[in-house]
Amino acid sequence: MTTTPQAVRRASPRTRRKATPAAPDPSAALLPQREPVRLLDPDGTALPPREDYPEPPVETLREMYRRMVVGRRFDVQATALTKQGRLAVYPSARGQEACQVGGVLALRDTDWVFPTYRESMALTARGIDPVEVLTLLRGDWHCGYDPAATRTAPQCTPLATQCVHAAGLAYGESYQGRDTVALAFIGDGATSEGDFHEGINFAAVFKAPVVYLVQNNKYAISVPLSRQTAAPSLAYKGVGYGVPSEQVDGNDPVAVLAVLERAVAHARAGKGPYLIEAHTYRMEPHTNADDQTRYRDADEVEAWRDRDPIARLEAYLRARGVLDDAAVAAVAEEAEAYAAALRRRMDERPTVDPLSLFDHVYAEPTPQLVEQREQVRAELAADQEGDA
Ligand SMILES: Cc1ncc(C[n+]2csc(CCOP(=O)(O)OP(=O)(O)O)c2C)c(N)n1
Ligand SMILES: [Mg+2]
Repeated sequence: MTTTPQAVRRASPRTRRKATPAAPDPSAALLPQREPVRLLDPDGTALPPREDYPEPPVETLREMYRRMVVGRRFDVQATALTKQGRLAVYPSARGQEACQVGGVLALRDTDWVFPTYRESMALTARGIDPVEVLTLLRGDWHCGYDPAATRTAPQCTPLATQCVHAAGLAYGESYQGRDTVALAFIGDGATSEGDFHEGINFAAVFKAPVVYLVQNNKYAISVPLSRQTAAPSLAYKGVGYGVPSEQVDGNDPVAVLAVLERAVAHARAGKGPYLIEAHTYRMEPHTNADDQTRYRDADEVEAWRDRDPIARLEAYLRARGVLDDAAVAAVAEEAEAYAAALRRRMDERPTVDPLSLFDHVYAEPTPQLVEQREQVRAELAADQEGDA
């Protein structure tokens, strides 16, 4: 006999099953808030304080301001160096200062950073020598700084590969009983790469302490976000892997730091990875070699000038009475001196041994590498003989 809807409706209350209370939605704790977290209005006015994201101490915010101003000056200088032929290429991070500086400020010196080509400003904000940071982009060597000493991996040009490296390192550190956190920077476009998914999945399964910080600057070279993903927010990509996530206004320095601090604390406490999507904007072309007029309007770029992260933090700190004209001038002067020293040092020609190209490829060179090295050595020797 089949049960008709009428039969169900006619069943006596005694025979009806009690409705079991709905199980809690396991995804609820993983999903980002609907609106990006914001603690300052675009003009720097403070929004009501939030219990979930307490404001970082004012001293930290002043330090953030300082590093953002110096970082921007470095960025402008690096772009100028490409025009003088001192640098092969430079991907500017102008407009993304809150993410670049907030990311490194949220970490301890013992934590690790896994940057992309766009994070030169984050690395200088971490205290790495700017000439060493620019070594790769100058075309001299794969990486100018010592990754082990600086706890900063080489800048990755292959998209998203750093996501897997970060997961592996973080897992190794926690396996050895250390509470190191790894921060992996990644772009919006690179979240379509397999390595992003593999990295975050591994980190989730093995509870590796990694924070993935997606700087959604709206473009992957000329590809706009609308052609990159149909996801409502890039932060939603965490839920499928069981990773808690959050979205933040990436041009609000106070919110960026507050969200990062919470994510880093989560990872450090052994609760596994965390995914953050920071909504920001790349103000400059993809690199100095890119023609942005081919794919975006000047009006769009102009509209983002009103959301400048440095002006926003400066207005807020001034309104709180913890930053005055003298302090602003002192930081500007420091930034100028930083840029002048960089210009001077980049004028010096480095000595690069072409044979060093073969070092560090493998711990033990393969027979092919040995052969290639010998070939280059012989060609260089022949050149020298020809010159003599
Ligand atoms: C595996 C791989 N595929 C393609 C490229 C070429 N490429 C370099 S940058 C880039 C765009 C990346 O955009 P996004 O991840 O949004 O980072 P952004 O440059 O905006 O910081 C592409 C496609 C690459 N470097 N690596
Ligand atoms: Mg991008």
